[in-house]
Amino acid sequence: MLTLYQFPISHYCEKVRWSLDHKSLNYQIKNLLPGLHTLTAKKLSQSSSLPILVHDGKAIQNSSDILTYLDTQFPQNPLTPEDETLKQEAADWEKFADEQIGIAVRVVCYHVLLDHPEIVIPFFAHNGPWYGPYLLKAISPKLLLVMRKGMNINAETAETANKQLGFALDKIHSRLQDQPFLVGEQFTRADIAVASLLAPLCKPVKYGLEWPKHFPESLEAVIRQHSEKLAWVDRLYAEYR
Ligand SMILES: N[C@@H](CCC(=O)N[C@@H](CS)C(=O)NCC(=O)O)C(=O)O
Repeated sequence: MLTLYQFPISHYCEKVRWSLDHKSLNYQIKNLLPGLHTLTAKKLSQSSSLPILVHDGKAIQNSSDILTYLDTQFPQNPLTPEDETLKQEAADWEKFADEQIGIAVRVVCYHVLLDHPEIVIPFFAHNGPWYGPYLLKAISPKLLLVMRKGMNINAETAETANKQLGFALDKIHSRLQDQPFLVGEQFTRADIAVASLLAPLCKPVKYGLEWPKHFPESLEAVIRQHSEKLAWVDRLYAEYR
């Protein structure tokens, strides 16, 4: 039995969902509410960070460790290249995605969206406990401020994050000039990691959220700025998700 404890909005959780689906595994999803999630997460593992995958009573935290675990336990449709050099390249891209893309995308998106409870509260409460929308609505003024502070999100950090995102997209774009995948000649965990962590900027249907047609204009402007280099993410979602 596989159970994924997650936030539906989290792009790190999407990386794991995509990997589980790529392997055609059956799994149960437990959506947690931000804030309250710490109670469940800390019972399962050492820190409050999601995703956490529980397999037959064993909890694995951190998306990269979960992908490695999945390949060990369920070798079908491998995520990790067999060749040692390519394996290392995939690990390097995944680390780059975790450090240079995941956090930057979160800062850029939340800088705008945390001022829009009508957009983020439905994301947070999506397919969660019945009381989620009521509770989150009631506590949203405080919750959204605490999130902003906790993740150090403000106009300055959002601008820096957007620049960092630009550099990261340049690096990905130049890598993909003469090859369709980031590593070797096959779709690997490097592609899943990079595409999932960029996905909130592309609003793919298969992410599983009901995206608004348009985000507030300031976030749409960021997306337009990078749209040419994000086209690869749409293609991967269309062909591999
Ligand atoms: N490196 C971690 C990052 C996960 C992460 O940043 N999770 C965020 C949601 S996107 C989270 O759980 N934040 C709440 C917390 O840490 O309590 C991974 O790859 O799993």
